[in-house]
Amino acid sequence: MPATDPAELLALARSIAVDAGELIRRRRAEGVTVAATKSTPQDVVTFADRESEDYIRGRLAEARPDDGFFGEESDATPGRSGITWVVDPIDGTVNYLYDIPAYAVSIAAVEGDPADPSTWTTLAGCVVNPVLGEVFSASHGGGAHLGERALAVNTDVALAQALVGTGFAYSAELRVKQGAVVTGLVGRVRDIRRAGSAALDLCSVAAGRLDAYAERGLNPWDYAAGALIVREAGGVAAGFAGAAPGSVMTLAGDAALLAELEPLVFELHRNAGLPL
Ligand code: 2AM
Ligand code: CA
Repeated sequence: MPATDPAELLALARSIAVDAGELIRRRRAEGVTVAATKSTPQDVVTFADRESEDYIRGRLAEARPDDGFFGEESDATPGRSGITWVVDPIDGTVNYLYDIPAYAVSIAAVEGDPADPSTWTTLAGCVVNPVLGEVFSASHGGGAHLGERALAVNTDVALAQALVGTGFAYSAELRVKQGAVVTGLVGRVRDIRRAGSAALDLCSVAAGRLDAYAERGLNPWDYAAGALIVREAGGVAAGFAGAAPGSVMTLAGDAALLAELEPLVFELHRNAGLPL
C-alpha cells in the first residue's frame, strides 16, 4: 500500500479529528476564555484552539513524520513526503465561544505546493462536529460519508428554490459590503443561512442540508476538507470562473445550480465594490 493511499490518510484524519473533537467539547464544558484577538477584535483565538492544534500536530508528527503541516494557529512546517496536512483545530470559533453547537475540527491531507492552495489535490478530509457526534469524511475517489451513510448533494434545484449558506468577514468594513451582496441574493433564492462554520456549511451542502454555499474570505484550513467532501458527494467546490476555491470566493453545490448562482454572486460582488 503506498504511503499516500487516500483511505489510509482518511483513517488517520478521522481518528485524530474525533479525538480532537472530544478534547474541544470537554474544554467547552469546562468554560472557555479568549486567549488573544487576531485580525480584528471580533477575530478571536481561545486556549482550546491552540491546545487542539498542538494535539493534532503532535499526533500527525508521530504517525507521519515526513509530512508537512499547515494549520490556523501555528507556523507551517514543510514536509518531505509530498503530503501536507491542512488543519483547522476549531472552525466556527465564535460559535464555540457562545456555546452554539455548530463548531468543528477540520483535517485534510493534500498533495501539491504547500504554499499555493490552487495546486492542491485533496486526498482525504474529515470534519467532526463533536457536539452532534457527526463525522463527515471523504477520500479521493472513495465517496463522501456522514458516519457510515454515503452523501449526495441535492440536484434539480432551481435558484429560486435554493437554500444558500453564506458567512461574513471579521472586518466590519467588509461585512457591510457582504451585506449588500446578501441583500441582492435573498430575494432570488428560497432563503439564506449563516451558520458560522464554513467547514460545516460545506458538509451541509454534501449532506443536502443546504442546496448551495457561497462565501468570501475563507482560508485553506476552512475549506480544504469540506471542499473534498462536496466533490465526493457529486457536487462542485470552486472559486469564480472555475478557479480553485480560495479567499476571493468559495462556491459549492450541484453544477447546474452553481451555473445560475455564480454569475449572480459575481455581479453582486462587483456592484458592492468587492475585489474580484
Ligand atoms: P474560524 O471559525 O476558524 O475563524 C465564518 O463565516 C466562517 O468563516 C468560519 O468558518 C470562520 O472560521 C471562517 N473565516 C475564515 N476567515 C474569516 C474571516 N476573515 N472572517 C470571518 N470568518 C472567517
Ligand atoms: Ca479556526
